[in-house]
Amino acid sequence: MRGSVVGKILEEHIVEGELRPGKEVSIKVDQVLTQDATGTMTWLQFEAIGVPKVQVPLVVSYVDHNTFQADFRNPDDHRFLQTAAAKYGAFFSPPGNGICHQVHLERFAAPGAVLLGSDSHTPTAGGIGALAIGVGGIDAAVAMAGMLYGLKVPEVVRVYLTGKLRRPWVTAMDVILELLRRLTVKGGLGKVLEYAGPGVTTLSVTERATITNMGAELGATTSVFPSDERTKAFLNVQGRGDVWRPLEADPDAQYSDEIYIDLGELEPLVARPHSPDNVAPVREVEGLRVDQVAIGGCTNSSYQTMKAVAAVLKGRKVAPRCSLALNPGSRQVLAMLAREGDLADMISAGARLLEPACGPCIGMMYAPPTAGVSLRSYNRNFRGRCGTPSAEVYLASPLTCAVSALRGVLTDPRKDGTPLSWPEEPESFPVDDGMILPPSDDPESVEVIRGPNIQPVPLGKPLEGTIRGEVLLKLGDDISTDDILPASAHILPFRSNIPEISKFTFSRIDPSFPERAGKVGVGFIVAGDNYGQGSSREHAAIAPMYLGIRAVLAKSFARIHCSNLINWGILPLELVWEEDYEAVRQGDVLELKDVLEGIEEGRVQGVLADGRRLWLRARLTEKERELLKAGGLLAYAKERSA
Ligand code: MIC
Ligand code: SF4
Repeated sequence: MRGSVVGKILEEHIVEGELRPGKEVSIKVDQVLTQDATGTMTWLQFEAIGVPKVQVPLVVSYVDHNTFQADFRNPDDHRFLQTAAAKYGAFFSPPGNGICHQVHLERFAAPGAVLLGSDSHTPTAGGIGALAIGVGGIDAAVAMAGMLYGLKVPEVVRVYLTGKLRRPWVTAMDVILELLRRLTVKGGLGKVLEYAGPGVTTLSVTERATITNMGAELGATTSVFPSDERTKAFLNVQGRGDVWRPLEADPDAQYSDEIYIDLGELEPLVARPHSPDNVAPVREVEGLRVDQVAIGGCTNSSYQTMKAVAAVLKGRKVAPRCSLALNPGSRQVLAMLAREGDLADMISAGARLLEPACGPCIGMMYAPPTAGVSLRSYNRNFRGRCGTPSAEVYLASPLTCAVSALRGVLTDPRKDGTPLSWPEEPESFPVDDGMILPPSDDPESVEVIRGPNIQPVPLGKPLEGTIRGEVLLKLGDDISTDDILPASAHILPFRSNIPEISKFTFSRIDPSFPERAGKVGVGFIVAGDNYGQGSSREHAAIAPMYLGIRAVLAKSFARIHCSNLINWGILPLELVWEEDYEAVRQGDVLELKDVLEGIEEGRVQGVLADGRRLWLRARLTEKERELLKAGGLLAYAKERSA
């Protein structure tokens, strides 16, 4: 990694440890972002640690997920977050100002900075040359409290780009879909993707951000682009030219692997249900009837993209029986579209305009009809995430989405025939931070206001020598955190209330899970590869912990969820042998023996009721072992700050 952009940023931030893949290092954090769906927990945890003010140069608390406000719960959370930000020293971006990743890119992200965010798509800021890492809420909270961030040093893979996208019909979304096609949702585990090559300069910062955003779907720790003249130009039009710095890899930089992409060879691609890596050329799936289309979200909603969409829609109509919704990424993008008349073209075409927030992407609204087909320019299409378990969600570029909305069937956008030129990057933006609230000058006088739905954070239990319990659920590969604890409009309002939200644990897979867990007291989950992929929501660890899950046995784990399990005192154990995975059945009684010694040796012994022994690998750093012994990171951080 020496000489790479990632290596350079890490070298500037490392405080303890050795920069070698697999080793743990402690790094300084420059910026933290939180969003509301994970943020209430994060800020409650920050309070529980007991540090009076954030210890990081910049913290921004966004509200963009739970903006539905069907009752008091969402707005109570917003008020809690706003008052907590004012009191503890963070900026506050209220509902309506935009999606955290897009706003952060526009207004706060900086090349060379280390950014942690309590959301898995934090790597969006990698488009500007930041090392931006998605983490669980408690990791964000302890960083805000001033503790260094412990990172397992990833391998750095160079993605070498040549050629030029065949715009307008082939876009940055097709680049990341191509990578998902090649690498799958597990392909980025333990890696950072660093982009390089002559193709880089052909991409604008927001196009780069589309690619780094959806790099999360590869399971990568993060993705990063160099910071160059285009980065400088973007920061200049945002009125933030002063934070620009050049950041490029040395000619002899070292990488663990290399991937080549000729941008000029790419064609429009689509991810079919129910995984972002189930990718095919659009032309192979063409003609599929589409019930609804959604364009925007944090992946594809920059001004240039939305303007191109408006140009496709101009003077035409969305197909009968098809619906089109637009959720631009930020108020800045929306204002720009309004100012330039693009919004009028969109509305005249019959598009439904949603506020700049996550909206349909997290199943907060605009659910498809029963067994409906939804085409979206978003980043995830896990079963049920859209709010309708029987729906089929396809992911494609905003232009594939726009052209398909006009025809009512999935269409290769190259067939559209509109003479369209890709919009130029604007020379200025309507910069307006008027909605963003700075921290209070008089924090003492600020009262943090909590609604009745905001409940205290539970603590994990210290690890015991022997753990005996029942295997409550046996699952396959690629179980996402959306499977473990779904989002959607009726569950999201309980993000600040663990006792309530825990009742929805695995509700789409097995609604009897919480009750069964309650009966047995101590339980285990068994799963295949890539357990816990997707969202960073630590609720997918806290709720199982609250229900008595003490260990998860899986063939492999996704990065953020694995940290979340450890952070909440749940032991992640790897099933080394396929036969062991096959042997365990739901309902089996399992005993983990000599656990405290076992984790030191990296191997824990599991014994099933019939005497069969399981080989379970405990791949834990020294710090992680300490956390588990303390009952998780909150308990550990409380001890340290006391
Ligand atoms: C997502 O895209 O899944 C979310 C909703 O933004 C999550 C965070 C959450 O569950 O609150 C994420 O990506 O981390
Ligand atoms: Fe919001 Fe969707 Fe982006 Fe998650 S992926 S931050 S839900 S827009």
